[in-house]
Amino acid sequence: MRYFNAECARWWLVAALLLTVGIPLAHADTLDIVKDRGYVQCGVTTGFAGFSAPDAKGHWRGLDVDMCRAVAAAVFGDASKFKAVPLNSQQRFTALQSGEIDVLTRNTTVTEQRDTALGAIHAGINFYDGQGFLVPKSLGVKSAKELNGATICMQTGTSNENTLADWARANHITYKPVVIEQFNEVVSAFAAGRCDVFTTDASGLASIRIASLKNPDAYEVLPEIISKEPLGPFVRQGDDVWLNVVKWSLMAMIDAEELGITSANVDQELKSPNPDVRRLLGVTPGAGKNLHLGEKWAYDIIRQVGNYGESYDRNVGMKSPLKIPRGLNALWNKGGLMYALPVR
Ligand SMILES: N[C@@H](CCC(=O)N[C@@H](CS)C(=O)NCC(=O)O)C(=O)O
Repeated sequence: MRYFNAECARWWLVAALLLTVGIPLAHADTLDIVKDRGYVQCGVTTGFAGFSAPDAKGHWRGLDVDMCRAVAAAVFGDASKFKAVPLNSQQRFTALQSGEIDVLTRNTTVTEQRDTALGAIHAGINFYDGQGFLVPKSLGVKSAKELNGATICMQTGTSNENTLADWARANHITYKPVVIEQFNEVVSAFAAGRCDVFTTDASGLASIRIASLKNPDAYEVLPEIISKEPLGPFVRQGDDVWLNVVKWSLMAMIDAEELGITSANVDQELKSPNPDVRRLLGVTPGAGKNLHLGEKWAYDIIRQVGNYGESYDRNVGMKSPLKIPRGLNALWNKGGLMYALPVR
């Protein structure tokens, strides 16, 4: 029964309840529902700077929010036609499955189990990450290998719980887990010294260090990355039309970066003789119709949200407080893994 873990058990319980009260689990027409409603509902975090968090004016910003805005731009020609639904780690898959949200755009790792048994399916990868450790410098630890006996904070309902357990076993490290459901409470516990270490995705640790802790310089991320955490948007299984809308909205952003199309030059690019550019921007029609969208779907994404590199830089990269290097998230032809599938 090892693979029937708590995350899976919780989902089946909710699924059984929903079936009992007669709420349909499959929404095979999400695009129509979204069009009728007039906005897209995206599941985001409860506030995770750089990825999904409200700014000073209460507007949701971040790399994952841009994924949501891209879908809104593709469907409505207006990136502002979305509603961010804050969800903690535990709530996210039930919110997707019950139809409370149309798409989960929230630092969620693609795993085999989530893509199968949880009734969800990923629509691409918008950030390649890995799990790491954040410690106060005062702990005097320079490597994760020195964490034997440590108290380690993490959040309920994350892949981080199992990954840490596997890694610790393999490395003969014993630790005391402190597992807390609400994000702000894990951060407070860590800041108050109730645990020695915070473990989650390295991107999350960078965000916590810079945005959630009073004195970022008093903390450091240890060098070890103990897992692969490919993060991406998820939709419900059984709705290929909607899966394609989300998948190709992300692809359009990556494709635009590959082709050198930005929010600033997209209008000039409408005159480009390059057939790839012409197809992406809808000058040569076809892609929009195939996706059940208007032919300006990708043009609207690029003009209003920008290409992937613009979104990365402004939210989590060098133009942001987080300053996370592109690393694996650089384009495939610049040493990274971001590779757009061709629009043709
Ligand atoms: N990528 C991992 C971890 C993602 C995750 O939920 N991380 C926590 C960080 S402690 C988070 O984002 N919390 C924000 C929240 O609950 O609002 C997963 O998919 O399970």
